[in-house]
Amino acid sequence: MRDSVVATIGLGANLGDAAATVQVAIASIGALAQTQLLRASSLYRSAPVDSSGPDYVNAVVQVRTALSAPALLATLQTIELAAGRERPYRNAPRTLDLDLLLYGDAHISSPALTVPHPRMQQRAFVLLPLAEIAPQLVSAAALHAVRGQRVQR
Ligand code: A4P
Ligand code: MG
Repeated sequence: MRDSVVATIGLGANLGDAAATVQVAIASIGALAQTQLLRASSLYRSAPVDSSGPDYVNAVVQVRTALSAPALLATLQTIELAAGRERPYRNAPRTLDLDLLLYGDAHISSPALTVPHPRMQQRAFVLLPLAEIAPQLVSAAALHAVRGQRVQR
């Protein structure tokens, strides 16, 4: 793929059949135009962080994509909507949340998109699955800092 970038995407769901939703979302990401699924982590179960409701199912995937970062975010939002995502309030329980964690080594700061994702380093539910598929991107210190959060493969 010409002019392509490796992007890292975090998936989370805690309503309905969350594991099935995450698996369908991974397949949908793999089917995106100009995008190839490189790696997908296992599914992890995690306690809600700054959120409520049942445990989350989380995963992280990496893709190689020729989409721009805003175009990739827009397509991820269409996958969220297809999964029945509603946004009653920030950090509400959700059928599916797709976060663009990393886009190559780009630093992006626009009203609609911040990359790297500003909260990823504080979250075991991101760092553990990320360490499974891209250990070079996660430091031992970062994992140590989130050791108190309940996450289970
Ligand atoms: N936005 C800006 N940057 C990004 C980015 N890098 N990726 C904007 C995705 N979106 C980004 O997101 C609100 C707006 O953020 C979007 O319109 C987009 O333009 P949202 O998904 O509608 O709202 P949200 O999910 O409630 O907020 P946000 O900021 O995504 O929340 P977080 O920080 O992702 O936290 N606990 C567990 N155990 N597992 C989880 O998965 N997830 C959250 C959500 C909280 N607690 C959790 C989990
Ligand atoms: Mg989100």
